[in-house]
Amino acid sequence: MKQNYTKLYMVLALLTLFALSACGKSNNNESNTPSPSAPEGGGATKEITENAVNWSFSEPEIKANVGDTLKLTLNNQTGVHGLQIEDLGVNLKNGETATIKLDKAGTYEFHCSIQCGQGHDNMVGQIIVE
Ligand SMILES: [Cu+2]
Repeated sequence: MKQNYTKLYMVLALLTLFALSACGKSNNNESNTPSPSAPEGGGATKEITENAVNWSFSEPEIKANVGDTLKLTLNNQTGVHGLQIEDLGVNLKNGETATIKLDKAGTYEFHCSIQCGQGHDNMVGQIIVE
């Protein structure tokens, strides 16, 4: 009878250990998984479509904060235009999207990269990162 109780206690102790280690494991896994709601890099993502016509861009001035990500799309409505941001190494053709991480403050000029006619030189704009 005494031996049976001893066995029972041992089984209970083992079960408790299993339960504790199982809890510990699942807690560790949770703490290693990044929270899905945490923003990446702390910045916002801006999606902007530049609609280009003869001879202007629809958004000649884009404002953003340092750390933001800009998804910039070129959409030609009339004429054939490109969108080049030399300082950021971006050169978009019609329909293309660039994903640009804005990690430095400054003013980045952009302009049409295709000789599109008499108003070509007017097709300029800027991205202001503060
Ligand atoms: Cu042009």
